[in-house]
Amino acid sequence: MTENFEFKLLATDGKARRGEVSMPRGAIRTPAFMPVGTVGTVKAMYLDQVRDLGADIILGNTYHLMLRPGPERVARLGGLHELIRWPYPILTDSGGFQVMSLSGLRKLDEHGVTFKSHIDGSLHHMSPERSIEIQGMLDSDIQMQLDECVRLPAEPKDIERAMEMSYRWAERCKVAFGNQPGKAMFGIVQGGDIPELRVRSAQALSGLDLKGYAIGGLAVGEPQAVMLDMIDTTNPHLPTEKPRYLMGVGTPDDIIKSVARGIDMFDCVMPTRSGRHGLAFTRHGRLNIRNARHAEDTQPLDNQSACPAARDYSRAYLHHLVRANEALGGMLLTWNNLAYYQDLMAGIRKAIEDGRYEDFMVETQEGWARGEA
Ligand code: PRF
Repeated sequence: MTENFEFKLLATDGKARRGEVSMPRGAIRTPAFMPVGTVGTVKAMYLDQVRDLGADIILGNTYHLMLRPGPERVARLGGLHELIRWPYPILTDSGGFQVMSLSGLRKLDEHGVTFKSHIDGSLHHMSPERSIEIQGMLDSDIQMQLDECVRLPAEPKDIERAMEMSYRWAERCKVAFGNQPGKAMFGIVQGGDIPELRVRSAQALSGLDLKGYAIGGLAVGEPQAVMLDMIDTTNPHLPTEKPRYLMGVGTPDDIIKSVARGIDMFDCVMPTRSGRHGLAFTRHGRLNIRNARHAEDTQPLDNQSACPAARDYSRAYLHHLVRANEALGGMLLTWNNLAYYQDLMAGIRKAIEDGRYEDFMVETQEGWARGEA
């Protein structure tokens, strides 16, 4: 494996890109979906299973891990990979977004953000430098700059202020990160739903010559069409030879459409969180396993899947487990969903290599439209 962080484009089909990130802890085949392991666990999954499904990288959250068990403790325990027994790449989100969505009382200014823990109400401060320091103590392979993500709809002046401050924080994070050849720090494009701000943000960040770029501030309340427009607006202003990561996205439909626009990496809680709530993703669309019509259905979720959760258990049993609030229900549905997401990504990568991504999208959407078969 390589000593340095590198990104190679292996094939393109239209704007869709098939690539590979290589770094000391392993390679990441792109387009990639990163299962979310917020507190050091991909909830309801063994990491061996996550790996077997084809995940090359998982995501962790600075916000959660700094509150519990704490970055100093993680470092004393040998770093996050050692602690959780995942020796492959880990990307950590910087904390800005989670502070916005989870913590109470927040004060946000040029210095950083002060927030109240959602666990015990204690006060914490995070600056761009502290976020990078914590991500370093976790020994994260891909670290994200601290940013401010504004929920939409929002006033243009608020979107602009947050975008400009996020840019200045990117500069500070770049300095704090320094030169670490086997690791990467990604910048995050902000700018809400305003094309001109997206362009400015992407151009300014490109000037920092970072190892990768994320598009943040999307899937935060705007329609899908607006999100796709913002991707189209932003991508031409990002360097082609660096990976592009669309943060917190999304549904399988969001993913295939974003890949068509040139996105390389995704993360989302959807397959894991919604699995624990009884939603199953399949080639034939989504189904809510709690629904009464599954109570005596002896079919599995997908008899053609290689995943035992999809192939070997009846919908009736899954329905019973979820209704009875049994842990195994959430475990099996999460397993099914992550298998579906990783199979989707494998299909996407193959289709780009074969130069048939358009057809792949149409076939995939036709499969979903066939309904809960
Ligand atoms: N910034 C960060 N993390 C994020 C987002 C963001 O804008 C989003 C938005 N979809 C998800 N996760 N740092």
